[in-house]
Parts: sequence; C-alpha cells; structure tokens
Amino acid sequence: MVAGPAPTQTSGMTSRRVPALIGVASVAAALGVAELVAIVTGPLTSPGIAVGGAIIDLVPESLKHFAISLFGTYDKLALQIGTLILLVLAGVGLGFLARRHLNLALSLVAAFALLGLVAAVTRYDAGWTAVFPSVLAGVAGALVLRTLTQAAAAQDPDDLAVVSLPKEDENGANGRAQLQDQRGGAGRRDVLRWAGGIAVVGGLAGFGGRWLSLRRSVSADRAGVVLPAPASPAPALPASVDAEVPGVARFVTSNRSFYRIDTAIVVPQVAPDEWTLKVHGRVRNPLTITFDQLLARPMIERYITLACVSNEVGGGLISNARWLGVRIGDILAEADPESGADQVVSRSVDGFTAGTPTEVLRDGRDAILAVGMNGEPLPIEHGFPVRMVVPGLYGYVSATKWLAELELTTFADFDAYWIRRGWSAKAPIKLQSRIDTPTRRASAGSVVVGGVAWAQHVGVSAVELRVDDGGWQPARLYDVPSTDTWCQWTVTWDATPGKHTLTVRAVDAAGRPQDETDRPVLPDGATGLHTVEVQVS
Ligand SMILES: Nc1nc2c(c(=O)[nH]1)N[C@H]1C(S)=C(S)[C@@H](COP(=O)(O)O)O[C@H]1N2
Ligand SMILES: [Mo]
Repeated sequence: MVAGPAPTQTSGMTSRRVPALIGVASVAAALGVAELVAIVTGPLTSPGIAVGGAIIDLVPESLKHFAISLFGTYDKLALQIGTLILLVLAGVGLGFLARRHLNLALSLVAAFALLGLVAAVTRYDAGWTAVFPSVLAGVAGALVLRTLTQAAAAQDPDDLAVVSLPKEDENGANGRAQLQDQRGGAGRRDVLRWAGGIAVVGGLAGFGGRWLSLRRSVSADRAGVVLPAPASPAPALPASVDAEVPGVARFVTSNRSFYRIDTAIVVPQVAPDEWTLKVHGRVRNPLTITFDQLLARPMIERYITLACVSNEVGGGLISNARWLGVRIGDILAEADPESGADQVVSRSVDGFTAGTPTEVLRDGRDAILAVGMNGEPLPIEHGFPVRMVVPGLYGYVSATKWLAELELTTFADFDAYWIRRGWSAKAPIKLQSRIDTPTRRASAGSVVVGGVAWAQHVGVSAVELRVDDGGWQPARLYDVPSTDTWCQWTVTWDATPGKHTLTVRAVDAAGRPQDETDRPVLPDGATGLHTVEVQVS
C-alpha cells in the first residue's frame, strides 16, 4: 500500500473493495493458522488437505476418471489450483455477507471449520490432535471477519445493521461515499490496509506452513536407508532389451518418470523406524514386522512392469522397474492363513485398500513387499518405506503403497477402495500393445515404427503391425528378463508420402490374440487396438 497522502479513490470501488478484501483476509487468516498448526499436528490434519481428501474419496468415479484423463498425473495440482480459486471467491462472498448479516457469516465460518474438523478426524489413523488446525482456523477466520467488518462499519454506519438502505444511483452512492471520504477516509484506508496485510500474511503463512510440513518429510530417513543385497538378484538384463529407438519407452523406467497414481493429496510420510507391518485377520499366526526385521529377511530382486487399470489403449499409465523386497508368499506362509481366506486386503497408512487373491500371492510368482526401486529405497511418492508389487495384476488390486497391514479375509466379506466404486474385484492385466513412434509425422522412406507390448506373468509371443488396410507384418521382438515385464518391438516401414494409419496388435505366450473390441477402462481395463495417424512427407 502507498504511504503518505493516499490518492483520492473512486469511492464506489472502495466500498466494494472493503468487504471483498475483508472476506479474503479472513479466509487467508484461517488457512494460514491451519497450515501453521498443521506443521505440528501433521499435514493430513490440515482442513484443506482433509476436505480435499474426503472429496477425492467421495466424488463419483466417472468424474475422477475424467480428471485423470484431462490433467493426467497433474490432477492433484489442478484440484489445488481450483480449490484456491474457490476459496478466494468464497472469501469475497463471505465479506459481503458479513457486511449485512455478520452473525450468519460467522456461522458459515464455523460451519466450514466444522467440515474441516470432521474430515480431519474421520481420516484413517487420525489422532485427537487432528481437531486443532480446523478449530484454530475457525477462530482466526471469525475474529478477523468480525473485527474488520465492525471496523469498516464504524467508518460507514450505513453499511452494517441498517436494514433499509435507500436505493441510490451511481451519483448518489458516490456522493455519499465522498462525504465519508472527508469524514472517515483515513479510517477506511486503515481497514483496507489491515485487511490487505492480513490477506498477504495469511496467504504467506498458508504456503509457508504447507511448505514446511512437506519439507518435514522423511527424505532424510530415506537417504539413511541401506538396502541389503538380494539373496536372489535380478537376472542380468539380456543384451537387447532396448531397441534404442528414440521415442520408444525405455525398457527400465527411471524413478523420476515412473507413472504415479494414488488418492493421496499429500504424500504420506512414514519413517522407517515407526513402520510396522501387521499381518492379521484370518490367520493362525498373526505377525507384526518392523522395518529392520523386514530388511533382515532374504530379499529377491526382479524386473516387474506395473500398470494402472485406468490406462487407455495407447496410454502412458504403465512403467517398468527393478524391485527389491521380500516375497509376500513367505510372509503369508508364516502367518498361516485359514483355508477359505481367499482375499488379502492390503491397507496403507492413509486408509487406501487393495484386495488381492490369496492364491495369487501364494502361487510362486514374484509378488514382493518392495523396499527398493531401481537400486534406491522406494521414492516417497512410490510408497516409501514399503509397498506391494504383484506381477500380472493391475495396481488397484495389488500395488498398495505406504503399506501398513495385510488382513486375511474373503472377497465375500470385504470390498476394497476401488471395488466400492464400481471396479472389478479381480483384475489381471490385459494383453496390450502400444505404438510409441512415430507419433504424427514422418519423412518418406525407411521409418522405424516401435513401441511396447505387455502381458504380465504370461508373456508376449508376437507383435504385428498393419499399415492402413494392408496385411499384418510381424514385428521384431526385443528380449525380456522374464514374462513379468513389457517388451519392446520394432518394424521397419517403407513410408510413402500421404496420410497413413498404423495399427498394432499382439499375441500372448499362451497363443491368445489381443482383444480387438474397444472397451472402456471401467470396470477391469480397456481393450482394443492402438492406432496412430501419421502424415508422411
Ligand atoms: N496407498 C495407495 N496405494 C496405491 C494407490 C493409492 O491410491 N493409495 N493406488 C494404486 C494404483 S490405482 C496404482 S495404478 C498404483 C500406482 O503405483 P505408482 O504410483 O507407484 O505408479 O498404486 C496403487 N497403490
Ligand atoms: Mo491404478
């Protein structure tokens, strides 16, 4: 704000600016206080995060899927920006409401605080301190709203508690406001200054607090984890897993570019020395395993390709990494499930659940309680310190991150997170193939067409490419270390000028061809053939 003699302002503007700014200031104060308190009580207790999480859990699946398809992995950023805009608008509305109906506006603030409180304390694992950020935010917001609104009203007695304002035209309003500029302009500017100051400080506290709670992350703990050597190392990668064709997804996805899908707005921070895994439910021998105990067990290391059921034909929600961890089958054998306990429900620290067939986890495949990813401790956003990885099943029925417990139950008795929202309880990954290059344009002549194909835990036996309506040509398949990963393929195409349609299809190792019928991702994964239109010049 300007110091010294303030320029004469258009008073109509000013009188509208005052309540708007007061409202925004009270929202900013509330959020600032909430985030500062949440530095102590934990990021999940912040009303913003808690309400956001509850919304994510409650919105219909179709909308969530729409958000993922629209914003990709940026869906959470979009949610946060949208929320911020809504908050500013809500603040403006609140400020105007307070000018006429202060008590109603204060009740709304209380209602918002209550909403945040309920969302925060009903989250899985919430402690009683989860009430503080919302309660204190409500108090701060209400105090600012009440004090500033009353101060503004003192400058402009017409504003508050006067039920019947004479309807004035622009000139009348301006005339009245000009009068007030002489009478109480300095006072009003004080209110504006206070409101502006509080809005800025509250906003900064909000962002700063959020930043600090996120910084108070377990990255130092993660850096301190020393991964043991595997008792059973990953097979050496065959000489030619990578076609080295630009544009084709690398055989091993780096941790940085590995796709990420989860319902967590803030990434759960789980310190390894506080981590335990509870194995319970229908078992004869319940177990509790600490992180050190887990690390002391024999480890296997395997390349396994993880895929999301929400991956559209040709989409990117699939990646491949080298995972290090303990066989889930070994842990289950020790816990000794009762016969009939056909479902293992894995639960994360933030309450997400996935249900995996017990039999799949015990059939000898390399289902892993993973602690390592591509030679590093799990990245925090990929489930540090421990997650599940199960070859052959979509992530939502198997790949629980920030794992906290395994509960033996039955499919009849329990529906996991996405099952309650309409997705299939059993979801083996479907045979698929994808064209990675070329994408839109190519130069006439010899063009390498390439991509990936996958049929986890079954294997891919052939990939074929079709140009326009021509015949199917066999692709060269690159090597794989096991049937649990995707494989690359290439075809050399003699491209002629014009527009062409490329289509790919695969056959799995059991001789089954890829399903060519177009089906949506819901309820158990998309089918259909990936096609790409290429303009050759
Ligand atoms: N705790 C938790 N684990 C989760 C999820 C989740 O929302 N929360 N999403 C699952 C889904 S749908 C997928 S596809 C995989 C994605 O794992 P990634 O993010 O490491 O790629 O994680 C699974 N594990
Ligand atoms: Mo997923």
